[in-house]
Amino acid sequence: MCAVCGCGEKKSYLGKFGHAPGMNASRMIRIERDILGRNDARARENRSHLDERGIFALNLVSSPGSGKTSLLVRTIEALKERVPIAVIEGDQQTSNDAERIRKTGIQAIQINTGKGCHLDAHMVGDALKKLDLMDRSLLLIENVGNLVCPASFDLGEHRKVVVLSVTEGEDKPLKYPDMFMASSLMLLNKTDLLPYLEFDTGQCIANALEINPDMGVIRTSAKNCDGLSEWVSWIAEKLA
Ligand SMILES: Nc1nc2c(ncn2[C@@H]2O[C@H](COP(=O)(O)OP(=O)(O)OP(=O)(O)O)[C@@H](O)[C@H]2O)c(=O)[nH]1
Ligand SMILES: [Mg+2]
Repeated sequence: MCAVCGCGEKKSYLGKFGHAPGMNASRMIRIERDILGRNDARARENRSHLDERGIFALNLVSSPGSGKTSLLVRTIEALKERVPIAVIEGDQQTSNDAERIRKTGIQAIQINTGKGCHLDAHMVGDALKKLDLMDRSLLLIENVGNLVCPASFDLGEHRKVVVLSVTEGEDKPLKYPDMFMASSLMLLNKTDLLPYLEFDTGQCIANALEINPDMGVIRTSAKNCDGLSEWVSWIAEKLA
């Protein structure tokens, strides 16, 4: 269970402006600090382990169904001859996404979080021990589809990349600002669907940059591969 928002269990939102019936504010803050503090310590361990081996790690975050796995499959197809790649998949249930990744010939490990709504640094640390990672490789982590909780949990990655699809509405960066604050790059996906939608791309990007002016933005379509070369270049630049 996510102790930051308590989702899936009794209502007990422990976020910055949250409330939990029957629990005073200072106790809530202590619990949240304790959980995040332990997570951050393990995340630092993960990151230094990756750094020692020259492994660059990305954490893909988004709402359910924005196209993370589809984009990962395209990304792997474009990059797998240039750099060794491994994938960690996070979902509450099923191994569907890891199986989709394995079809590309790349090793993938599936983490099922059960009632949990995000990956944490301990889960990723344990997965790192099971993967046969190569030095100077690329590690792609797909977080559980959720635009809230994954923003608070450092996994030891080097960058968070938020995927927002054009079917979700241009106001999402304003409604879920933490995720956009935490991300270095936004992939605005499913652009092939724009002719069929009333979606204001300019307004969406302006909303995202209002929240995080330093964030990069790339428009992508996992269906027709628009923007894929720009996204792959972004990764290659970071790998270099
Ligand atoms: N038209 C269109 N459909 C897309 C695109 N990207 C993904 N899809 C479709 O969107 C649906 C969800 O795609 P996934 O790649 O599974 O999305 P996800 O973010 O990995 O989903 P979860 O892991 O469940 O959160 C599938 O039906 C995809 O075929 C795109 O760029 N254009
Ligand atoms: Mg997926």
